[in-house]
Amino acid sequence: MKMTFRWFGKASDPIPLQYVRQIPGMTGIMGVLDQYAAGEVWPEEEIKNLVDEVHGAGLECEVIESVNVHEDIKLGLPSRDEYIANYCTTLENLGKYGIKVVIYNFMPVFDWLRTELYHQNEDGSTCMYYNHADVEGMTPLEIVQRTARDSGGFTLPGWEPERLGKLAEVLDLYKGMTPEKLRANYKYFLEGIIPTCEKAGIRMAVHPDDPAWDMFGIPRICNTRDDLDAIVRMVDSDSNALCICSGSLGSKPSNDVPAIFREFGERGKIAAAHVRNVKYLEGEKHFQESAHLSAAGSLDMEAIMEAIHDTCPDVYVRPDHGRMIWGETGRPGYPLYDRALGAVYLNGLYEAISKIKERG
Ligand code: CS2
Ligand code: MN
Repeated sequence: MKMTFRWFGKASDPIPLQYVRQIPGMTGIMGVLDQYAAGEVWPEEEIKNLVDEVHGAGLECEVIESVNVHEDIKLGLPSRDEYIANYCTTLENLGKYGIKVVIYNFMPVFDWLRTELYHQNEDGSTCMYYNHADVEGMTPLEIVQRTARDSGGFTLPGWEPERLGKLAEVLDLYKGMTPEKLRANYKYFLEGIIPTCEKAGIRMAVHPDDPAWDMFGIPRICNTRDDLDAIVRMVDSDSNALCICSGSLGSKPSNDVPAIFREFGERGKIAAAHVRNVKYLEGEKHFQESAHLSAAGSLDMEAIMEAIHDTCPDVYVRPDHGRMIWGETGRPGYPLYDRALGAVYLNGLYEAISKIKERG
């Protein structure tokens, strides 16, 4: 297992790389160039700068997150071919600088979505929180405005202003979208990019929908075991793989997250993993993000780490979102302290599991 940390780049992340390196067991980052809108080519020079900088801090840079898929591709518009060609150019550029895994998602319009970014916990910490009942009383524009207002000037993945400026127009285009059409558009995208990935030595790792259900009546097609199975079958290639995110799949209590890790790990389909806990609250579609510790939330983190240990021990892992603790401020969901605690906890579980299994 390679423990990594999501890092947004020097210009955009308040956490210095050196601090990331000081986390015990940290081997590298999952990086992003968030200055480029979906559909734009990531230039070689910028990729090189990022990789050099990360190497300069003594860390690896083999995973990139959020090479975002343009909405026209998801919508299946004629302009998709041009955006797929651009995506391929970005992949070729990434491959030249040693990138091995690219994490992306195929969620229409929104990336992850929460109703509160700073939900107050009893112990004085804050966390991200979701209550579907609140969403039902809001328009997409209202939730976007609220998220933008609360994010303290930081851009959150999938919430780039450029994309959201066209919200009304994009939502309109999704009218009549069905899961079948979305799947067909997804397959078309994969068929367009996987040959390039194979040549560039890159594995695509799709991130599941977060939360794991449809939003605003637009279908989502990556939030159950069967959805993941359908995706890996769309194009049969080692480059067509998954990023299993325990907190995203885990937002839906009927998903057996350790079993999903075990199955797709055994099938050789997990290229990356986000490991975090969620806590179910009263009623349905109501949860908060919790500390990583099993006892703090609703997921069995030991069972997840054991599945990773047994089935995909070489995978890139990162602690996913964290709470704000110890007075830290910064990009909601991506603090230093709580994610560092998460990394150390996950490494501790992994060490114990390995040693116990070795002893037999
Ligand atoms: C992730 C996603 O960091 C995160 O919150 O769970 O945003 C993920 O990186 C993207 O969906 C990948 O495109
Ligand atoms: Mn995730």
